[in-house]
Amino acid sequence: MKVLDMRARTYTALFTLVIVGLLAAEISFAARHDVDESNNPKADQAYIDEAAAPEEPLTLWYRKPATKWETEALPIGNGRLAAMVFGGVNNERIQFNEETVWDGVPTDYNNPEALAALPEVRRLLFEGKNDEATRIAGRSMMGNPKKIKSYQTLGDLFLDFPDTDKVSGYRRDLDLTTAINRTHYSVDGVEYTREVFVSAPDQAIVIHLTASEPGKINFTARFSRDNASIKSASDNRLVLQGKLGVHYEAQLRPVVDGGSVRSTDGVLKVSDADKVTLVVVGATSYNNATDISGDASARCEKYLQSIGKKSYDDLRVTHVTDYQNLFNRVKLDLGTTDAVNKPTDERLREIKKGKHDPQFETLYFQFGRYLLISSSRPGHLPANLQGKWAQQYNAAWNSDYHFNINFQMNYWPAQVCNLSDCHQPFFDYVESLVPFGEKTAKVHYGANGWTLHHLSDIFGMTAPADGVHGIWPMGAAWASRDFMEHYRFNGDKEFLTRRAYPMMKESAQFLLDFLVEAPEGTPAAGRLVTNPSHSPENSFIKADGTQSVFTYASTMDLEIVHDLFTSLLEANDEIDPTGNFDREFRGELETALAKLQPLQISSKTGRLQEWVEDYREADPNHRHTSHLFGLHPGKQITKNATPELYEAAKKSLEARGDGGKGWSMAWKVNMWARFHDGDRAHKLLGNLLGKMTLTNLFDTHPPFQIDGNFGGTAAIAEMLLQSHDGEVHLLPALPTAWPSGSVKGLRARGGFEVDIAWEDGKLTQATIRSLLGNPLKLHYETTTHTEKLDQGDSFTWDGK
Ligand code: FUC
Repeated sequence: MKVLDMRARTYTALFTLVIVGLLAAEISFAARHDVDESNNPKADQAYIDEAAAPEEPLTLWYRKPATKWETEALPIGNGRLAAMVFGGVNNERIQFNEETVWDGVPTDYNNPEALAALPEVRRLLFEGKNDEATRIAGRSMMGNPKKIKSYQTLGDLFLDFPDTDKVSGYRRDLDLTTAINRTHYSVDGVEYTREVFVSAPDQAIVIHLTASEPGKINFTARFSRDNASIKSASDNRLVLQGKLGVHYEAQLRPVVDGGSVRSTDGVLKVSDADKVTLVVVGATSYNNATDISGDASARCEKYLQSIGKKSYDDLRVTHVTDYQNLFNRVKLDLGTTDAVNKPTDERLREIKKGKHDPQFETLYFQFGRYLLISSSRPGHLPANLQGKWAQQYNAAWNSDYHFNINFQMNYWPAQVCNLSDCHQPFFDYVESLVPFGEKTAKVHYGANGWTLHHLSDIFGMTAPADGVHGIWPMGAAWASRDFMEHYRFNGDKEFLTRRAYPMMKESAQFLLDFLVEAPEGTPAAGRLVTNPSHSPENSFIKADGTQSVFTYASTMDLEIVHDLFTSLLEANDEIDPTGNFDREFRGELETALAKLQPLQISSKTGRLQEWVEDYREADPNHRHTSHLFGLHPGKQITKNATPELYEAAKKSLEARGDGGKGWSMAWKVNMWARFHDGDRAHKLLGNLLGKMTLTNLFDTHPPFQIDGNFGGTAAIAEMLLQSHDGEVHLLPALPTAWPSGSVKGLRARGGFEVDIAWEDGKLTQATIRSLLGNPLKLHYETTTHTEKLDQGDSFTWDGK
């Protein structure tokens, strides 16, 4: 008996090891090094001289060319096209993307075996037989296929100039106020300037080369990409074409003043020119998730035709006007030191050593806004794990859309940082997934409504992907919360009734069917819980010493359900305050909420429990802080409404420590801001900048992952203004490191635009403009003030 027992235990332990090992391998899937960077520009030390700082302080700038894509090249983009510019002198590399260059084809990922396995998996999880449940679920409940393919580069453009080592005054920069990248240097007394931007109105990457003397511009240009055909075409064009599932194409058209130009066999040669403009367009055959039969060539042709003979100056003015219309809405000043005159890489090195550089924090904040404007524009796809910037064929985590934190984090700054327009792609994309998610809900769970698991692509993946940690059908519900947030900030009733309410309702319909009553003998007996469930992507240790990620009723699930159902009730009230709208469904939500398993505080640690049973965490510093969803981005846990949970959540966050991957650090800054602890938030912001930020200010996981940039920008806003708790809270988490400063143009829920100025750590003046005419409740320190404002009115307050 004893021997058998031991053997069983050994098997269980071995099995657990294998599962955890597989899961770890799955989760830590990092970039495959399939990119040849040997042609990148070299950074000759001779360039490093005293090029002056740019006049505009909101500029990233460097005294040598980028040599590495991930850490040094500078990103530009228009929401559909993106490019990374190196700023080389002898050779320039401009890597570029188009948002629909994805490997793969429209696919039905659903697994018809899943539903039959569900009752058994549920029973096993309720009985604490997690390993067995994991095994069956891994075998029968995963999507088919369970892996998606990767977002890819569209190609590279290389410009080769006459070799020289006599370079002086070199500077490359990215001006965040114009979204123009510029490389400037002199050779033999001739000054060369290269400007690159990606225009949204003209849908093109525009490269402009000038010299201070006529006839001095000489270079060859060529496209490069694996498995593509590259050739020359009429008008001295270069054409790059290829096929994954989608057909993709890029075209370059030169406009050359003076000298000569010739394109042969896919190489463009420009000799002795005065100035040159290169227009690069790109497109694929992707129409939507089920149709990839478009004509990539015709699309490129159309873009070039509509640009026609527009001059460079025209293109530039149109681009800057369009960009500034979004960018100029928010101004931030956290103070400035002499550091502002130093190159960005030098400043970052100082920050890593602990130096305080408040203008750098402003730069980082505005860089996040810049990235959102450059990677997410109405009418196009939303920003993925790398925004739209990826040089690989097999990017880390496919550079996909991860719904268990990353994708949503990308959009945290959208509303508060006055970029509501840039939120639109999120809504369109999520809506486009609904028909697929309806099928997954039926096939995998026999449920109504729609569901979405932890990741998706552009071909309608809504089934569980990767490993069992992918069996997390909460993605749709979480994504739906952005729809309600859009309404809270903008008060758009049309959006509420036509888009937000239906989206949230479908997500809730799924959950109402998915929730089950926990059986007798479990800590949640008689309560509604999710099953299967897990707390992304953390594992726990059970009393018998075995480890698992798979359980029922993880805290995050319960918080997401609560958030969605209460948001629906709020939306219902907004649509009809008499309670007569969609009455029956309203009743269903109320009944379910009353029966939902409540959140729990551990009697052992005083922390908010992460799971329904008070398991020990396998990794107490795990990067995900999923169980604190109710604190942020949710609003179930607040100081006023749930003080005990609020304190317990603080203990949980404390226990997680101050480390983490880029996005995880950014999330923690947001959460410390919600705890109104400005200094702690600022300390973690310092970690984000000092430890998780690359020379080009990209956030790193590693490798580069853009969520931390967006989460960091949102966090800085969250330190200055909060509005999730029924009031506009000014300077809720102002750190001592920002004694004086001002911010203009942040947005608050209820439809307000807010300017705040402070000195010596105290509010001096706030101006609140009402966009909707809603009543205003202001909060500063211990003072509150209510004011009735009509639409268009503003109110000025000193917090007293
Ligand atoms: C989640 C995270 C990882 C990574 C990946 C893209 O799975 O746990 O850290 O950010 O998404």
